[in-house]
Amino acid sequence: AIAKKRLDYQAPNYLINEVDLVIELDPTDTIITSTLKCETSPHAISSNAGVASEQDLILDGEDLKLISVFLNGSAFTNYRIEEGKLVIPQAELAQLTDFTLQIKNSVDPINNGSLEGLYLSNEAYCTQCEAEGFRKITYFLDRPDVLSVYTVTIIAEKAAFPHVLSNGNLVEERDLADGKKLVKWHDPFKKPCYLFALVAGNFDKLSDSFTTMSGRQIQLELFVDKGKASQGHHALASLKKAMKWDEDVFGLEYDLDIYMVVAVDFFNMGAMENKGLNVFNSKFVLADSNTATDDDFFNIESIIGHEYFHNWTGNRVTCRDWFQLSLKEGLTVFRDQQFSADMFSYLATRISQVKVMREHQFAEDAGPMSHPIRPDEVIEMNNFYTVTVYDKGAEVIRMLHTLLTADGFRRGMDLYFERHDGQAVTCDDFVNAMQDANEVNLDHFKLWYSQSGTPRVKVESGLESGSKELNFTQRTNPTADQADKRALYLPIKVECLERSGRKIDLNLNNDTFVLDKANASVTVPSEDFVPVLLSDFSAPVILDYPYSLEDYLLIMTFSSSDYSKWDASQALYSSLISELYHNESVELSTSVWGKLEAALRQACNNYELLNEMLTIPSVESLTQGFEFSEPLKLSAARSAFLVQMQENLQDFLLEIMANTAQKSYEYTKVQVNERRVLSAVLQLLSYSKTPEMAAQLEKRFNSADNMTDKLTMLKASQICSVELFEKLMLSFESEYLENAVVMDKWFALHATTKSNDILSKLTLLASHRQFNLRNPNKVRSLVGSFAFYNTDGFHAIDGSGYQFLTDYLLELDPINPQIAARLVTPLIQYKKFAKSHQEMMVMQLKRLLNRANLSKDLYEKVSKSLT
Ligand code: B3K
Ligand code: ZN
Repeated sequence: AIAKKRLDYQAPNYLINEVDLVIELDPTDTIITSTLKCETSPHAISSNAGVASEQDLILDGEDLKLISVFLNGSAFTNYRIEEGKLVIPQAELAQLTDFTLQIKNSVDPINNGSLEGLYLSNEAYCTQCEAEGFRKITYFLDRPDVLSVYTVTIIAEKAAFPHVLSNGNLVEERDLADGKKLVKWHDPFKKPCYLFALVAGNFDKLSDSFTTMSGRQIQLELFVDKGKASQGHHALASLKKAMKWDEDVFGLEYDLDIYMVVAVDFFNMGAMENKGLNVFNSKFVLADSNTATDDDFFNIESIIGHEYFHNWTGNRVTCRDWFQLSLKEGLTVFRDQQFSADMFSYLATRISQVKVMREHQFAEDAGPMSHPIRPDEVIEMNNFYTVTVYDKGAEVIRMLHTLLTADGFRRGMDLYFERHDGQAVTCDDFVNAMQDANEVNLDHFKLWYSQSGTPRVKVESGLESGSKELNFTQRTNPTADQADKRALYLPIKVECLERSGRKIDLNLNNDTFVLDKANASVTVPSEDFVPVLLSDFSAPVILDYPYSLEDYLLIMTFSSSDYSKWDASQALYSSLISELYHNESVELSTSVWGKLEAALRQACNNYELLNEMLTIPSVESLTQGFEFSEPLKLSAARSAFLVQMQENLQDFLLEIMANTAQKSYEYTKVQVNERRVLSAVLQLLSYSKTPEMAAQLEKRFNSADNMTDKLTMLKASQICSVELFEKLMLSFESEYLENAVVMDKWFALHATTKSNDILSKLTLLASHRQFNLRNPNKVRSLVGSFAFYNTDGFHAIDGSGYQFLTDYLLELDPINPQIAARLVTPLIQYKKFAKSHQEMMVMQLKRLLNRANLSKDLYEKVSKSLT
């Protein structure tokens, strides 16, 4: 496997202006006839040469059967096939400035378990082309800087496939002989081949329409599995909200006359933004109160928004090459976060994002796959759809938004579209537009695109000639991919509080201090104060300040920012858990609990904040605060903390429990926050493990009228009583056995249970009739939940958890390497853990590496982890 390098980019030698596809669908032998109107690219011609190219035309291809090639209408045989690619020698094209190439080939959709290219599952044909899947459909210049206009004709069996869809507008539909029909689509917008899509199946359809700001009527169509139409309304309503929001906030209007969304059960990720024809994992479309949780409702709105926003940030302006992926992903994640903040809540959206950064992105940066948001080297592109490119990428965009303000950011966006609509561009082009529209210099800021790793900002307060100073020092440790690090341009939100809680005026623009070198300081006109640092997570860094417990409590009570109150609560819990980690038998002082309760009581009029403050950091996020941690010990310390918290705050918690009445379910912000508070409280109280608590949970489970509360009771009973948990899980199973999306939750709960025989349970569950190794949702729910979130099982002292995952990956890799490579993540991050664990994890990684025919996907991650 050979790595591609960002700096080796070369513009294409040939352009493909028009693509005409005729696709005759068949389960094992789909025939594709592709007619390409090609042109020699100006880039391929050296200054004074003629018009023809000086290089061969090399078309990507993978797992294809070539049938025939025609050049300008005549049969053509002087091609070569090299490593799957179709090579048309330069000599054959020497006299041609433009030419038509017609290629006929076949593919085998039913045996395509990779879910990339064209595949058939659950009786529906579906495609996934990003990043490099179009080459699994036909021979092509499979790179995002080749933009073409597509006309797609699909021939399918009429009875089995009432809906036959592709990008753009429907231009023809007619019956053919032998029970077949022909459907033809045309997309007037030039696009890269990764945005091509085809879907054929028998769905239920929901229709609606949206009138754009210029008065155009857009037809909206949502396709779901038969019988599930009633679960599509939330997704459709979310789409209309997203369309309106993008007009209001960015002045961006939808461009085609029709927008289609299809939900499918077999899908490698969340969704895909194909032009005019989004394909979604059904998990992010289907929802009603009986089957979806509050979080599901939230996620659906956010992902529907995300894919819609790609129409401008991704489709109209796309990436020049895949190293620039964050150009569209970081920006679009930022946009979907702003949308969620406006539609639902700023605080909840921001907190969940910060958790992703701290639990997953910091871990990636500290591990063998560390890379900048714009990677420099890639073996398998699918491995770079990462929390770094997406989520850290969005944090980088957010910093621009903070530095330039909302108005300045909008000016930059306007200029970006004015300059680049219809083009395939780079991250630099984006930052340049931001820079030029605001007449600022962002050269230093651009380092965020090329430097990997998590900066640590150390802050100390020192007495300096009468007044006090806050001294800031930044340092980024070397990462697996880069040894030398420089000082970044960091916006740090700062607030200073006197011991009385009064805010001290620091005279900072927008309360933001910009740390743009290794050290700098800010003067604080006070002798004794507590700094509130990195409010809103204003930069993706780890902050280090010697806070005392009293300081945290002061911030939790007096900060002007709810975000900072939450952040202080998390830091407080982490420091107490760390105390227990180092000394198991410690009984935390009762005075801490009294003060904590007082601080929490202040938030009782704000359930949104209260529920966040009652949520204790996960083991995954705690792990990031340690070097060489003992995972089992850390998990035990966390549980010990929760037991003590429950004992000491019981009256307070019971009081809240008594104050929350059951209401009939509605997805409103007020109700969501009430349910979240209740969920946090019940989970804490469950650490009492009393029969009374178990009875309470059972009663609430049986009377719950919605999925959110049911899941809350299951999670709480998982803590409270094994017998109750098993009982409720059985009843849940019999109620939802036929609902695939709901059963994913059930698999995930089983997989995260603390139990000595967890591995035999997992094995049994893998033979459950709803389980299917070829379905990524199932694999993620069962094996993914275990490896990522079952600390005690995965890190079992005898290494059996690591072995279980490895056995599974060996079975999965030949079928679906993309999913296998996602699931290997917890194993390759072994350097975080104590030596004894490291050795067992390395042993399993070596087993993987020794496997013949390991996929490129797994090879890249595993080999990096072992160097
Ligand atoms: N662009 C797709 C992700 C494609 C992943 C390919 N392995 C979904 C999204 O980010 O919107
Ligand atoms: Zn995206």
